[in-house]
Amino acid sequence: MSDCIFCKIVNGEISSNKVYEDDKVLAFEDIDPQAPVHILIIPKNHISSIKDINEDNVDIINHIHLVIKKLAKEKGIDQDGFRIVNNCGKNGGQTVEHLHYHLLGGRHLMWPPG
Ligand code: D5M
Repeated sequence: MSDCIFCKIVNGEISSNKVYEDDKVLAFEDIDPQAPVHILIIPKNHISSIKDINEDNVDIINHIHLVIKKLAKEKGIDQDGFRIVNNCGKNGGQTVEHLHYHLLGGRHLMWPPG
C-alpha cells in the first residue's frame, strides 16, 4: 500500500535496522524500543491487521512464529523468556495499520499491560 510506513520499509523507501529477511517476512528493530530487545516482525505483503487473516493467508502467522522463535534464540532471550505482542485496532493500541508482531525481551516484563 503506497501510504503504509511498513510497506515503505519493505520496499526500501524508508530505512530500518533489519535483523531478518526472507521472501515472506521482514524483521527490524522498533524505532522506540520498550525493552533491550524490541523487534517488529511483519509480512512483506500488506495485511492491515489480524482482522484480515483468513484461510488463504493464515500460513504467514505460522511462519512469523517460526521467525520469532529463531530471533529469540539469536538475541539470547529464549532462556529467560520473552513476550510477543500484536496490537489490533484503536483499543488494542495499533498505530501502524500493517500487521506486525512485537518481540520484546531482555528484561522482566510486567503484567497486566497498561
Ligand atoms: O506499533 C507500531 C510500532 O512501530 C511502534 O512501536 C513504533 C514502530 N515504528 C513506527 N515507525 C517505525 C519505523 N520507521 N521504524 C521502526 N519502527 C517503527 P503498534 O503496535 O502499531 O502501536
